[in-house]
Amino acid sequence: MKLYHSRFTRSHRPRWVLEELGVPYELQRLDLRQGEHKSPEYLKVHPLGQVPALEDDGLVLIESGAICQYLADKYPEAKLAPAPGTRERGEYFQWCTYTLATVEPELATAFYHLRLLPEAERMPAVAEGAKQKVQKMLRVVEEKVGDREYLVGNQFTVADVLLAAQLSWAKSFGMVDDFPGLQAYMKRHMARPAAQRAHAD
Ligand SMILES: N[C@@H](CCC(=O)N[C@@H](CS)C(=O)NCC(=O)O)C(=O)O
Repeated sequence: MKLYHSRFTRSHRPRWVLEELGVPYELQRLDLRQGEHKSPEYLKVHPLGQVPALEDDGLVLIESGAICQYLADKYPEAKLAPAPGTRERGEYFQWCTYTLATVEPELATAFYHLRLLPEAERMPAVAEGAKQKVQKMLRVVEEKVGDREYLVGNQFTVADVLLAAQLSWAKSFGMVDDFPGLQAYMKRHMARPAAQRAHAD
């Protein structure tokens, strides 16, 4: 398998899962500052020129969440996803989707208008509106996590990878300050050896 990766991006999520699985993979690094993700060759892999992308024996997958879920299902013995048909599987789908489809767009909007855009293009009202929504959404997760070890059932799953990785991004621009439970949850999971390896370089 080959993972297209760049530091400080969503490609750390599937890299973390690959490290949890302990399976061999090739890391193809792309330098976003040099525009390597917009090269004609890479656009054949990911038509939007984004990371991550995964190649697996002729299959090409994009979308960090889908890649993580695919990997968990490909290696069921690692138990990174609850078994199909179980109640836990339903909760697992719910929290993966909540993280990626509900929280992430608002988080990305806040990030753009607080950090990424040139200052002249940032709109404080848009940043504030997105921040309010993120806070409301994260409060729901904080109540669910409480002092539990894992988001779903009694096992570490890809839902934890997606949430912990997202929280670590959110924390970098002050969006988790009001949630001590989520901060503790994130720190615990980011300290896992596989997470450390995935974020090492
Ligand atoms: N929903 C996609 C988002 C991918 C994405 O936006 N990746 C960013 C890095 S985190 C990227 O490649 N940005 C460069 C660009 O869009 O040109 C996923 O989760 O994989």
